[in-house]
Amino acid sequence: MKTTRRQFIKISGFTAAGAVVAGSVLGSVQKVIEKSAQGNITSDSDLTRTPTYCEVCFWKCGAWVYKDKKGNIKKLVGNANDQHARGKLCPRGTGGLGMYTDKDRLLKPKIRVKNAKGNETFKDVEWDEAISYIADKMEAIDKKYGKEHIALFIHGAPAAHFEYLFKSYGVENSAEPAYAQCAGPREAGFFATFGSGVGSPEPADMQNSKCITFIGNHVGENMHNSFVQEVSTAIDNGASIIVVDPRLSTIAAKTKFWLPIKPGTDIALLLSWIHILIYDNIYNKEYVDKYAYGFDQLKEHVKNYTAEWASAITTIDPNLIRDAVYEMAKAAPASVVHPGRHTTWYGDDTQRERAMAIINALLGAYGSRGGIYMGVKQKLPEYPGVPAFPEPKWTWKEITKDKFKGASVGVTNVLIDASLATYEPEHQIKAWFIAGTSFINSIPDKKKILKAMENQELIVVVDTMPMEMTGYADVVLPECTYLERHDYCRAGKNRIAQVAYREPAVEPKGDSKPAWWIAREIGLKLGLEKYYPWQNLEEVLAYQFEQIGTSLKEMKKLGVKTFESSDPIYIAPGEDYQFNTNTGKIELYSTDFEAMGYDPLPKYTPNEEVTPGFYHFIYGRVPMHTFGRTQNNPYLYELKKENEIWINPKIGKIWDIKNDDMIWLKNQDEVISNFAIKVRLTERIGLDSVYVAHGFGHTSKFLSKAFGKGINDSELITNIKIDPVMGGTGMRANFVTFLTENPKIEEVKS
Ligand SMILES: Nc1nc2c(c(=O)[nH]1)N[C@H]1C(S)=C(S)[C@@H](COP(=O)(O)OP(=O)(O)OC[C@H]3O[C@@H](n4cnc5c(=O)[nH]c(N)nc54)[C@H](O)[C@@H]3O)O[C@H]1N2
Ligand SMILES: Nc1nc2c(c(=O)[nH]1)N[C@H]1C(S)=C(S)[C@@H](COP(=O)(O)OP(=O)(O)OC[C@H]3O[C@@H](n4cnc5c(=O)[nH]c(N)nc54)[C@H](O)[C@@H]3O)O[C@H]1N2
Ligand code: SF4
Ligand SMILES: [Mo]
Repeated sequence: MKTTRRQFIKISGFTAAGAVVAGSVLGSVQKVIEKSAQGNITSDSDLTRTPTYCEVCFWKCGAWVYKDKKGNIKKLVGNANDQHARGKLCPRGTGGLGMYTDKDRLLKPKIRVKNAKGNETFKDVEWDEAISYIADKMEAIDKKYGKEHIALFIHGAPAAHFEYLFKSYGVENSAEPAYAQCAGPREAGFFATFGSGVGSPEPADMQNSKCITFIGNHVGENMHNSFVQEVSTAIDNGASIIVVDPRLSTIAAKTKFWLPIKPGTDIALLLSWIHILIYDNIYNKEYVDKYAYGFDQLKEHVKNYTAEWASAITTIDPNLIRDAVYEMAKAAPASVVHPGRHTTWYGDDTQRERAMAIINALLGAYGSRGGIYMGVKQKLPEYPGVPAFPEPKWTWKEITKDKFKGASVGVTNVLIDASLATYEPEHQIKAWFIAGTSFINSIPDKKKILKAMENQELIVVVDTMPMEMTGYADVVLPECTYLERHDYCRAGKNRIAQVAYREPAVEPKGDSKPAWWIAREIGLKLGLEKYYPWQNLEEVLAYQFEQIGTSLKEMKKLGVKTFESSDPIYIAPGEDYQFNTNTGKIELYSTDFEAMGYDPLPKYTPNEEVTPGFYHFIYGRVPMHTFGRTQNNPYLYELKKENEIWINPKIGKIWDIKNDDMIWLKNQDEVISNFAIKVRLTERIGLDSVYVAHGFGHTSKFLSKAFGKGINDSELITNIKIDPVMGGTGMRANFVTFLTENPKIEEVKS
C-alpha cells in the first residue's frame, strides 16, 4: 500500500476532503466553538489578536488568541512563524478555549477544615489567608524537620515559577511525571550513547528523512503538532515508515512495514537489527569508524542475535525483520529511529532506548540531515540583582543517586517512597507542593501514594480544575488558565532559535491567579523579598527582551521571534566532532554504564508472560485529549466522552461480549476498575492484549462532564517495573481480565 499524505492524519486537513482523524476532529471542534461563540463575526478585521503559546499539551505551539470588540475570545489559531505550530493548532489546541470557559473551574482558594459534625470539608478563603496558612506551615516544617523535607511536584508552565520559589527558599526536591513516568529512559539511554539527551520537541529530522522508524510511538493518536506535520511531509516525500507496535495504530495502518510485536520484547528485535546491520555489513562504516567507540564489543555482543532468534521471541516474521532493517539502512543517514517519548514500559526501558540510540549511530543518523539534528536555542538572561540561591542541606540527589545513578533530575516515585512514614527520618518528606500535575492519575501505585499522603503535614495543590488530587489537599490554589496570564517564554532547543511569548488575552476569571503571582506572594510571606525585586512577570519579560534585542512591543506583535544562531545543527562531512561522553565518541559500549555497574551493552531479558484468561493491558492516547486534563473541556468532551477497550473479536466471542457492551476490568492484583468501559471489538489488536486510552474514568464529582466516563488505566497499573538506571516506573507489565457483571463498587474509591 502506498502511503500518501491524504491517507495520513492531517492537522491542516479540515478543509481537505477525506482527511482522517485529525482533520475531521479539528473541523468539528472549530464548529463547536463557532456555534458557542456569541455574536457573528463578519470578518477577521473585526477581531484583534494577542499572542500566546498553547498549554493544552507540552508541545507549546505558538498561537494567536482572536477577540471581538467586546473582548470575547472567538478563536485560537496557530502562529504561522512558529516552528512548533506552523500556522496550525491540533484539535486539542483549537479547543483550548474550553480550559477558560469550563464551568467547573477552580475560582477561589480553599482550605480543608472540619465542619460541625467533625467531617472534613473545604472552605473558601481569601488569597491572603491561604498564603499565610501555607507559609506558616512551611516554616513550621522547616523548624521541626528542616525545609528540605518539603517536595515539589510540577509540570507545565507553572513549574518554573514554583521551582524558583523553592530554590529561593533553599529547597531542591522537585520532580515531574514527565520524567519518571514518561521520557526519563530515553533521556538516560541517549545521553549514555551520544552525551546529550533528547529533549522536547524531539530533534528527529523527520521532514528530511527517507525512512522513519517508530518503536511504539503512535503518532497520529499522539498528536504533537509539528511532529505530525513532519511525518506528513515525510510521507508526501516518499519516505518509508516502519512501525513496531502490537496494535495496528493509526500510523501502522498507513505502512507496509508494520511489525506486530509481542508486547515487551522490543529489545530482542532491536538486537537482531543491530546484528543484521553489522553482520550483513549494511551499517554506515565510515561514520562508525570515525565517531563511535566500542564497535568490536558490540559486534561480539550481538553475534547470536539473528532475525530467527528475534522472531521466536517477538513473533514477527524474520523476513519482515530483515526487510525493515534493510529499508532503514538503504535510506541512511537520512534514516532515524525516533527516540519515542512515553518510554516507561517494562522497566528495561533505558536499555531499550540504548539499543535504539545504537541503531541510530550505526545508521550515521546523529548529526545528519534526515537523522537527528542538534537543536539550537536563544538564551534568556536572568533578571539582574538577584542574589545566589541558598545551598540546601540535601536535595533529591541524596535520596536518588545511590540507587538510580542514571537519573538526571528528580524522580517522582523516589520522592513518594521518601514520603512514607517508614522511610529513614533524615530524608523523610513531610509536605507536598503540587502544581500542574494530576499526580494520583499520572503516577502508578495509588495504594502507596495514599499511604505516603497520610504522612504529610501539608499538601498544597495548584490547579485550574477540581481534579482528583485537589480532593486530598489541605490548601487548593486556583491558577488562572494560560489564556489569562503571563508566563516565562518558550525558548527551548529546535532547528532554529525561537522565543515564544504568552500574555493574558482576557482577565482571570473569579479569584484565579497566575502561578508567578502565587509563587511570589508565598515568597514574600516567607521573607524572600530579595529574590523578587520585580512587581510582576511582565517586568522580567521586558528586561529579558531588551537584553536579547527585542521588546515587549515587538513580541506582542510577533508572538514568536526567530533569532540568529551560529551553531550548526548537523555535523559537517568529515568534521572532527567531539561528543560529550567520556571517550568523546558515540559510545556503542557505554563507559558510563560500566562505571555505574549497569550493562554497558543492552541485553534482552524476558518480561512476564500473560496468564490464561488475562490480557496485556496496554494504553495510549486519543487525538482529541491530553492525558486526564481535557476530558471535562466542554469542546473536547463533545468530541470524545469516554474511552473504549479494544478487544480482538475472537476474544470477544470467547467471552460472549459484543460491541458497546459495558464491562469492568480486574487486574492481576485483584484491583477492579472504578467504572465500566465500552467494548470495541477490532482486529487491530492481537489475541494477547487489550488497549485503552489514558486519561478517562475521572472520579472527581466536581468534574460534571468527565466524572465516571470510561475507566482510568492508572488504577489498574499496580505491577510496577522500576528501571534500574534512572528509576522510572515501567507501567505495562499489567494484565487484566473481564467482569461482565457489575462488581457493585458502592462508592468511588478516591
Ligand atoms: N493527543 C495526545 N497526544 C499526545 C499526548 C496526549 O495526551 N494526547 N501526550 C503527549 C505525551 S507527554 C507523550 S509522552 C506522548 C505519548 O505517546 P508515545 O510516545 O507515542 O507513547 P508510546 O507509549 O510510545 O505509544 C503508545 C503505543 O505503544 C504501543 N505499545 C504498547 N506496548 C508496546 C510494546 O511492548 N512494544 C511496542 N513497540 N509498542 C507497544 C501501543 O499499542 C500504542 O500504540 O504523546 C504526546 N502526545
Ligand atoms: N497510567 C498512565 N499514567 C501516565 C501516562 C499514561 O499514559 N498512563 N502517561 C504519562 C506521561 S507520558 C506523562 S507526560 C504524565 C503527565 O502527567 P501530568 O503532568 O500529571 O499531566 P496531566 O494528567 O495532564 O495533569 C495535569 C494537571 O494540571 C492541571 N492543569 C492544566 N493546566 C494547568 C495550568 O495552567 N496551571 C495549573 N496549575 N494546572 C493546570 C490539570 O487540571 C491536571 O490536574 O503522565 C504519565 N502517567
Ligand atoms: S500539539 Fe496541540 S495541544 Fe499540544 S501545544 Fe500544540 S496545539 Fe496545543
Ligand atoms: Mo509524556
